[in-house]
Amino acid sequence: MTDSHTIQKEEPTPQSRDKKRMLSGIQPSGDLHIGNYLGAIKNWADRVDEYECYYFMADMHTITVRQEPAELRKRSLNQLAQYIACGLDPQKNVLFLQSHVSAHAQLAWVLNCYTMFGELTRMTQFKDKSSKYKENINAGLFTYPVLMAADILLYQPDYVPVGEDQKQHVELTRDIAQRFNSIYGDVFTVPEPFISSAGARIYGLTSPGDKMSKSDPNGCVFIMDEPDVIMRKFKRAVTDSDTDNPVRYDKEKKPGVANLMNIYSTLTGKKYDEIEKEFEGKGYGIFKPAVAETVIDALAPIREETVRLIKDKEYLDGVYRDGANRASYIANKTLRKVYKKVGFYQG
Ligand code: ATP
Ligand code: LTN
Repeated sequence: MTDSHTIQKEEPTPQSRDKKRMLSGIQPSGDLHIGNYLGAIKNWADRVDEYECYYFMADMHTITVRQEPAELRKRSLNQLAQYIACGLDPQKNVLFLQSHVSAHAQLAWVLNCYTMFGELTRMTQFKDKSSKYKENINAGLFTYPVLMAADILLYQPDYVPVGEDQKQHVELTRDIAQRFNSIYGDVFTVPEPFISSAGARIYGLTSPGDKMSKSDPNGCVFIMDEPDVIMRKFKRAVTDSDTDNPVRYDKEKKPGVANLMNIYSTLTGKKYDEIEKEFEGKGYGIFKPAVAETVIDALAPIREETVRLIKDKEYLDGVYRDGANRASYIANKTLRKVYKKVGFYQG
């Protein structure tokens, strides 16, 4: 889309920025669920006044696992509509698609040469994914964290909001940045991972020991699920057989109930003791549908807005185009500096 020769406005240096900068990405590898929404996107939308924010769809990471091209294309656009419908204002946040900013791939190559084989073999995600997709252990799966380091370091962010599972990748990014800086001077800001609070971790409805994940569709509530589907999923949520005092917050002994209370609390702002009082003497037959209703009400405007936006392809394309331009300004500035430092002739 844009290349490194685009004429650019001067970008403030990290020191002169008014706001701290944040950057994160989500792979367009499936539909968004309430774990993504409550654990990530909702918080991102709330942070916009305090931070300068960059969010992108990591489509280049997604092809480390085989994808159906038409599906990936469709999801990349639908996911943008969902981000915006979840409250991420494209005027206030820079929203873009990774493959639209060529600097990501360009910096990734350079950083490959500053990342050790041994470091990459220690990444737990690589170990997990290479045992899960045995028939396709491609080099991209192995160097996935290097592309992620490039995604991050191009934008000189102060913070990178990620889930616990991605913390190791952000730590590797810090190591790569420090290694590069120790050779060439202060080229990269060394970012901090920004792990959202425990309260935002949503577990699967059918397996409350595991995080809610699209790989278990029955225990996973998707943003675009119809109300009757949401109701059915909550009614089938795993709880326990405590009939004396069922709605009680005890994460160890009653993880299923704690998870439902967490979802209810995050959406209503009610504290756990208030929720316990509200459902005192009432069974799961009352509690589960009440949580479902709250989720249905919260998702209704998001669903409606997503459907409206998906029809407006021209608008979404414009958001991506504008996002890619704004992202490229900053990314290309870092890339030019890196190219110069490593000795690429620039004429
Ligand atoms: P999965 O494939 O397991 O459904 P995902 O690929 O949809 O996960 P990720 O790309 O791993 O999600 O994460 C995107 C963002 O959503 C991350 O910031 C992550 O922390 C957050 N997230 C994902 N699942 C949950 C969850 N169950 N609870 C809270 N936050 C979550
Ligand atoms: N690997 C991440 C997605 C991702 C990302 C990033 C997150 C790709 N590049 C840069 C933060 C910063 C994931 O699977 N959740």
